[in-house]
Amino acid sequence: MMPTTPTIRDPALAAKLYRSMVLIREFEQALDQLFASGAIRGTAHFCVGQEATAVGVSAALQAGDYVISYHRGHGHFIAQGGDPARIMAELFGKATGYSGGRGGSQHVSSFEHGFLGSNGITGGGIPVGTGAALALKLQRRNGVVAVFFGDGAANQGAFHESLNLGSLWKLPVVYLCENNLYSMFTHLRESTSVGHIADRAAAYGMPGQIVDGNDLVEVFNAARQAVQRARDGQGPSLIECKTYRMLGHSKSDKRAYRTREEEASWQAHDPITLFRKRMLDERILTPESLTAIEGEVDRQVEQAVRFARESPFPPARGLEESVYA
Ligand SMILES: Cc1ncc(C[n+]2csc(CCOP(=O)(O)OP(=O)(O)O)c2C)c(N)n1
Ligand SMILES: [Mg+2]
Repeated sequence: MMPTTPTIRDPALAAKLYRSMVLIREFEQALDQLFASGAIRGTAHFCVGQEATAVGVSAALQAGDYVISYHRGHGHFIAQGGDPARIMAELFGKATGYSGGRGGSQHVSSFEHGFLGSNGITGGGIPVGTGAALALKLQRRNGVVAVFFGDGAANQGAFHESLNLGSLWKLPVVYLCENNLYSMFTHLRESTSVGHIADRAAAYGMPGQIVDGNDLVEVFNAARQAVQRARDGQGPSLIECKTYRMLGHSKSDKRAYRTREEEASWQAHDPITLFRKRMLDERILTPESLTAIEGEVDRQVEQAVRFARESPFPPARGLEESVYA
């Protein structure tokens, strides 16, 4: 593991990152309630507990870089600056959503935010993100692509093919595995030949690194180094972020395949609590400023839900628009 030096000393940056994590958490919790009450139909995958990976990586990127996500993607989009009201509207199937209400949770993107999209195909975003990195290289733009995926996706052929070509062609890409221990209801030890996904980096001639995915500062430091390496033309890295999804796989999951004790042990390592404590201990943020942020985010999420509820559905006559066959 790389040495971790606490580099987030700037109060404005710390406040921004804290706000972003709390916004993701509250957005997801509101969404969970909305599904439970029947206000939203269909399904979604929540990233409660995984906020630090999204926010830490986005903080290491700059304008002109891209993020590509997977089915657990709301946090990645919000961390890139996506408007929670329009993401919420998309989940409500409303015309004001990023995909006009036709995409939902797993089909949402915004190029202006450098967000290339969520993706319902496990591992499907990995070759797409690698291709985007190839485009950046061929166009001689200075950008980097951050490709997020889960531990389960690291067993898909697309993962292996992408890392091979990404490394061979020295593409400006950072592969970020959010290892939350489970793919759906299956524990990693029952599905995966290695204990650490980062060990697979060696097979493709790139650096592999394990970080505490619940430690925003650690994620940020590792991502910054890997992004710089990619931008300098030295090729990809694989970062494995050890984390945990605190809610079920998707909305109807009763979590029978894991123990409440295991959940409690991860709750004691909550990324938001950890960062909050660190910023207070290091006197970078005050309790008042943190509480103020929490209040502002409450109101922002309430407004997002109101906006989504009050927005119109897309008209039926547009049903065949944006359909490719
Ligand atoms: C190609 C493909 N196979 C199977 C599925 C069904 N599926 C949806 S999510 C998921 C688990 C993915 O696990 P992981 O990559 O660890 O992500 P996590 O859900 O843990 O965030 C599976 C198997 C799918 N969507 N696509
Ligand atoms: Mg997983």
